[in-house]
Amino acid sequence: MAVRDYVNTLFAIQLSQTEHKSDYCEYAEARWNMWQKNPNRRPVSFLREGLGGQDLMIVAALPAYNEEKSIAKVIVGALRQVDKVLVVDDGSSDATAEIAEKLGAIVIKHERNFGKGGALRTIFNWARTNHVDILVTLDADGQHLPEEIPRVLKPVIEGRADICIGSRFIDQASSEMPRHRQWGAKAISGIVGSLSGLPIGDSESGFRAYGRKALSVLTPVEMGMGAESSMLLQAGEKGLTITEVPINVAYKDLARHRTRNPLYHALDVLGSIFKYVSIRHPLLFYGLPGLLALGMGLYLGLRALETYSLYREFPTNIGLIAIAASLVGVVLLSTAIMLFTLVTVIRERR
Ligand SMILES: Nc1nc2c(ncn2[C@@H]2O[C@H](COP(=O)(O)OP(=O)(O)OP(=O)(O)O)[C@@H](O)[C@H]2O)c(=O)[nH]1
Ligand SMILES: [Mg+2]
Repeated sequence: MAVRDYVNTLFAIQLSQTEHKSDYCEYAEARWNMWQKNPNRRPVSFLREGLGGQDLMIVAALPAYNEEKSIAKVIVGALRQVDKVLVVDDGSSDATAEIAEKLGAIVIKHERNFGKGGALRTIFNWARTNHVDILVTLDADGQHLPEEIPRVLKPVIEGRADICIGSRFIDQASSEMPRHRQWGAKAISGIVGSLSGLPIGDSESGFRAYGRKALSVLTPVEMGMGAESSMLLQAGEKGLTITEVPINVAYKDLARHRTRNPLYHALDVLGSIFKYVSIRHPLLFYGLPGLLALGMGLYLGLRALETYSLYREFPTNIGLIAIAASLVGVVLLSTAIMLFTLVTVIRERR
């Protein structure tokens, strides 16, 4: 069922509980037609008229980098499901933006390549300024199936979650994802799940729906491929609710397949996670190892002095290790204190 039908059904149920019962189908259809004729007017206004009900402006957004071979099919498929499709062309050197424009998508072009996270940031800013109610993001390389958009949107439309992730790891019977990628993504998801305290099985999936609350409190800060994970860490911090639904992901027979090194991809994501958590908990991340290093340095220094006083011979190796460990300890401790102070000041100013 396309999203518009789904929303209309919800709307119909709502309406059937009111005195306008017999009019609901007609009204839903009329409302949809009015919206199509007046695309600049938010659909919410049509529904609110006289009903006090809720209508939703749903937008699908695609971060895209050199996806001319695959993007057309994704846009056409997504336009069947949602109100508008937004494409953020991240400095592509091919015809990605041109194709998207011709197909009726809203296109924002970055002058240069900022990375997937940079595109997500533009998408979130656009969604906020344009009063989007629900945003669904999906990859432009054809790996996600637009016909599964309603499935990903459903929990958010029904208000059961602030974010719904299309997970590649529930019901994996038809998964085409290579084994080594599955292991990597599952390991990262385990880390993100335990750090955020949220029930996350696939933190790397770009196929997600974000409700109004998520759109207003989340800001993609990471520029690279770690943006999705770090947004889930933010979601945990802000107390958002998350759910997952199974999706299919295509790897075979894609128009193009990226040759991005999976190890580089994983390191990019892990680096973002580390950065995010270390800034939030500087005393734990820098202070604790700093204390340990300083303690080790002092201990070895004392042992070296003891040896010298007993045998009148200084153990140069131990002495050097003691100095190095103490220096590392001092640097880490100062970093911890500086970051802690900065983070506290920034939090207080918010
Ligand atoms: N805006 C932007 N999008 C990007 C960039 N790199 C990748 N993307 C988009 O992000 C989506 C996913 O990128 P992929 O490289 O396929 O990453 P992936 O799906 O996690 O990894 P694979 O398993 O190798 O397919 C696609 O829609 C890409 O066009 C980038 O530098 N900027
Ligand atoms: Mg991909």
